[in-house]
Amino acid sequence: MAEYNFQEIEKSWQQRWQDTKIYQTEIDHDKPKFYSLDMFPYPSGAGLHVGHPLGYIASDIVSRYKRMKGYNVLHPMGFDAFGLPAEQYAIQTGQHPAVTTEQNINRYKEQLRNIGFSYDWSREFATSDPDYYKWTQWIFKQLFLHYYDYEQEKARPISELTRRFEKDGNAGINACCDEETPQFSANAWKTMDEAEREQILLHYRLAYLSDTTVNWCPALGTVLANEEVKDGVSERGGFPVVRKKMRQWSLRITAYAERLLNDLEFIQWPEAVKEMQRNWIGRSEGAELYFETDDEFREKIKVFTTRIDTIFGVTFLVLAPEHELVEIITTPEQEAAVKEYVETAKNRSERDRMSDVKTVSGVFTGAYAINPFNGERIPIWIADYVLAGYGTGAVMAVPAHDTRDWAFAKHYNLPLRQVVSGGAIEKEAHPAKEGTIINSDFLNDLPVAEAMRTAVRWLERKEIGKGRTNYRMRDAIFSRQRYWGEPFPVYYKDGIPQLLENDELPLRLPEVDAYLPTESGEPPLARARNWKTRSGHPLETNTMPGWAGSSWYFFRYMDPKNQQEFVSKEAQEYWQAVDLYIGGAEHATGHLLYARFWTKFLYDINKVSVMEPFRKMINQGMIQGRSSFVYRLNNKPNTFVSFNIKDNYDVTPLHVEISLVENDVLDLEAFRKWRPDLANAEFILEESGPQKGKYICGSEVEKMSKRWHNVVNPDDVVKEYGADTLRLYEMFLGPLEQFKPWSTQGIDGVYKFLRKLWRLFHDEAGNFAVSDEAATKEELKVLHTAIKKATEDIDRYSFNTSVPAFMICVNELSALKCNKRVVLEKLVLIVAPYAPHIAEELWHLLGNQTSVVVASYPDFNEEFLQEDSFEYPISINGKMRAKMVFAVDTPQQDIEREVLASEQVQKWTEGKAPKKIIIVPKRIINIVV
Ligand code: ANZ
Repeated sequence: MAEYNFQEIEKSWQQRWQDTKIYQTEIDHDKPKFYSLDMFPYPSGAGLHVGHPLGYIASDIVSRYKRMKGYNVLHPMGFDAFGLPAEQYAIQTGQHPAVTTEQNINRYKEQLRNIGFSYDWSREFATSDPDYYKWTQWIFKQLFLHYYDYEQEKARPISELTRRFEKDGNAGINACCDEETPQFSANAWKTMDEAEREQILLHYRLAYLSDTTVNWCPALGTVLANEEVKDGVSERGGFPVVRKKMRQWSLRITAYAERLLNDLEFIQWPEAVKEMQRNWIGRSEGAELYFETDDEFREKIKVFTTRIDTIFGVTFLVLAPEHELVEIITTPEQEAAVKEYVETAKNRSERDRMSDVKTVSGVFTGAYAINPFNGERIPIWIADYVLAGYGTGAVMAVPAHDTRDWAFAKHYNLPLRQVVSGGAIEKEAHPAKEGTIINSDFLNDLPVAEAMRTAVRWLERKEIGKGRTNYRMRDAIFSRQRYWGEPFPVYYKDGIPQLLENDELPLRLPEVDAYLPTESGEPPLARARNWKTRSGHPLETNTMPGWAGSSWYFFRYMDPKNQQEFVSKEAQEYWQAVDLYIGGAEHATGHLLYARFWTKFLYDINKVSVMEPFRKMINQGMIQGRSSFVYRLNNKPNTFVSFNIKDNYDVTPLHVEISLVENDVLDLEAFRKWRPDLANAEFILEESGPQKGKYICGSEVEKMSKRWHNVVNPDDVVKEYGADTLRLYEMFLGPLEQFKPWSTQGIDGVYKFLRKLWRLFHDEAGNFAVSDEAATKEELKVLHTAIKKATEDIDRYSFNTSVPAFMICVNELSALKCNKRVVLEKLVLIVAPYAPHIAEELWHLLGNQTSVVVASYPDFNEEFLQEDSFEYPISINGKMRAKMVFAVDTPQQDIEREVLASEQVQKWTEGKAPKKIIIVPKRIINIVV
């Protein structure tokens, strides 16, 4: 084979690797393990674009490198296959989502195979496989069967809790439970019937049913998680979302808030993601206390505050519009206004309510409360800046010290009052520094922290409040009113939820006649005839959310075929946790938080031995697309104006499919054929300049998306340049974490590099020709410089910098006409993780019988990197005047003699004997005359 024929090479090696199962991994206690994982993809109908493989290429390079370094590498791939798009497509076409999902998966696998990834495909699964979701259902059961014990700081079986109830009731139990859990004695527990007991237990179970206010999206017919709602509309589709109370399954992730927060310290993740999780968890320390209403009912309003030291500055209370006391305390005069306000506030999402500081609004309830610290009577308002689900849904407003209270007070002309503590007005008081300054009685003169502690002690003594730590994070709503998700392993007996037995799992998705809610608004599963247990009890009709299956998949890869357990003890103890996880940062407060939560739970119940799933994580940046635009005349929509003259017309830009454009020049014929409505398109072309007579498109860098017609398919790149070029090129584009636009400008250079590499091994006539001669010092230096760079780069995940190092190495070896086996063999090995196909081919041409995949990565030898000579700059009276080369082992006197005798130095010293000459070895020579 004369020329570098990537098509042939890549196809044949991909086949060989597959046939020999070279990437198949087994437990091997003689080797250290390395678990390298990509966030598995959702197999969408659009297939992969060139942005998707970016992270996969990086993790593949590391996996290949680690294998060559003697690690037993687990590098699997699978599919996050439940989800909305397949279901939407099913609704439109009647096609079963399982069918589309399978088609899409096959397409993805084909595309991935073309790029030469070293995945162990024998471990592949999709979260929608019944064999897989059987275990998702099993984990759900475990969550239902456990509660969280704050004393032991771990999940414990519900049976333990009921034993304690029987003995002592729940007064002494320090467990994570709902706010509204009633207190009861052992006797009371014993007299409860099953339904009453279950109602109590639901307040404790880690998976529980409750009436919660949810984000309901009528257009999608489902509930959405907070992170699936952006600016009041659904993230997918952009449909309006309203707040609604529904009976839903939730997971008590809040029980794990403290551990999720603290353990961030032990994982090597990008600081930005950790910070997002910290903010999402939102721990704040403060106090809760009761204010009583100033009427004959003495209703107690519980508020949560982080600044109890400002209690003397409170000038009003504010309740969330949804607060249960609103209806009760509102006076008849204010009833109409309050009702109207509650109606409008209801439909604003929490996010909007929190972030929107501009539109201050609220209504006075007509009621008053008493400040327990000073007996003052203060008005009670409602406003939507107070969130129902945070803290207690009620705040004590201190407008002189809190920005939002301040804005509210200014708007409604409520009094401001600054408190004194620490002997002075606090520095962090609201910048406006307005309001009368008042004395804080027994808190006066205390530093802030001390004032808080004193106030809390006072509250506790009076039994009207206590210290409290609050988390912004909520329990995770786990029900979705969808078809294409995991069915719950739950049925109802007299309305009480019951679990299916393990041998009834997987509970498979039923066949339905349409993937839509029923007429009465029940989820699609309610359409299934006989969606009941064998004994005739109705099954749960909700399904689990998309993140259920992705919260534990990394364990399943360790032992994917296990029919007895979700993972065996042996597999799990060997593989432990993911050593390197690569994927998008957009999952910071979704998948990455839920996966940590499930891992901690599985750890608590002794099913896994790690507390964190992903030790090290890197978030790859997005590869953006370069969109092209044509400019449509507004008054003649059939006519398009070229870029440089468009400003003379009234135009609207229109995205055009980028394959119709080359170097910004539009292919007019192809454009007319692109869409039927463009068949008769007319053009106003460039009138002057080098592009005269052409149609020039505008361009912009934006997200790569079908919608913007700027998608580049990796298959096309592979066809034109080969997978090795694609792999190298994607790395070459820039640091992995960076966002960067796709451009093919440099791809030729990378392709040329591979051809040049190929030619190093071949003579002029194209015959394979390497020599067995020993390498020269120079050749070794070139080689070991590259080995050193490649090794260090991979160890710090800097892939883009290795590519030019390979290029330099090949250029220099070409210049040296080096075709020596001892050099080229090692060069092949360091290129192998990046460009495995060409490396494998050359490796075999060199006569090796085994695969480059399992060859040893070469060590670099620092000795070869030493310079044998040095070019000294020579400074004469402080000015650089000359340069001279000396072998590094030249004695100082010899250097001195030669320097002074040299013509160039003589010219500046004018033959005079120097006053001083200083030689700093391998640095500089200084002469003073
Ligand atoms: C009085 C006060 C004075 C407050 C002051 C702050 C500053 P973080 O840190 O986020 O936990 N708050 C309490 N519950 C709320 C709710 N449901 N919706 C909106 N705001 C609420 O914030 C806690 C503070 O946010 C609490 O402390 C309360 O206002 C307000 F100089 O009480 B603060």
